[in-house]
Amino acid sequence: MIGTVLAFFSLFSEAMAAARERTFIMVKPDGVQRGIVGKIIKRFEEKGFKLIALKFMWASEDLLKQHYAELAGKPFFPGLINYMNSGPVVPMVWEGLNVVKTGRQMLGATNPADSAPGTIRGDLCIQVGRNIIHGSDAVETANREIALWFTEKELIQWKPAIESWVYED
Ligand code: IDP
Ligand code: MG
Repeated sequence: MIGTVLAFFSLFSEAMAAARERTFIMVKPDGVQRGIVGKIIKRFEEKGFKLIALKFMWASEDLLKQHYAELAGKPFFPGLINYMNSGPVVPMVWEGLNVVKTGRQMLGATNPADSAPGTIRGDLCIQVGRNIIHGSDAVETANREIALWFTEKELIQWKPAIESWVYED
């Protein structure tokens, strides 16, 4: 009996932990220039994900190099940093059940030519070097990226009024 209760609570807390998963999403300079920031935010809002942090900034080269550190050896790396540093960006943190994986699905493939219609990249852009949006590829990456772009204080704790209409429990 106690075992069953404990198992229930452990399942419950696992579900709660999953519900609190966070991802780092960023509208890139082309998305800002093309005036589709609102459209992108709307997709995440309408899905039911919860906004935790958002800012509008012109990222330094140093920050962008840290953000894309794992791609430093790629031939497109200098072009990527130039592109990302060519104008302001909108970094954000979104929270929800499986938000990292679902967020990637909402973005579509890295190359818009391979992104399914209905995805953000599939619907709104054409080339890999102008693919308008970034999204973390794993929970660990998300945590690293969130800490790189936001301070702990900038991550806002709040309870959306619609929460019980988005989640069963
Ligand atoms: P992701 O953004 O889908 O996670 P990554 O492989 O992590 O894709 O690459 C980061 C970013 O680098 C891409 O979103 C894109 O802007 C750029 N990029 C990736 N591959 C190429 C390429 O072959 N040519 C130009 N830019 C590229
Ligand atoms: Mg990536």
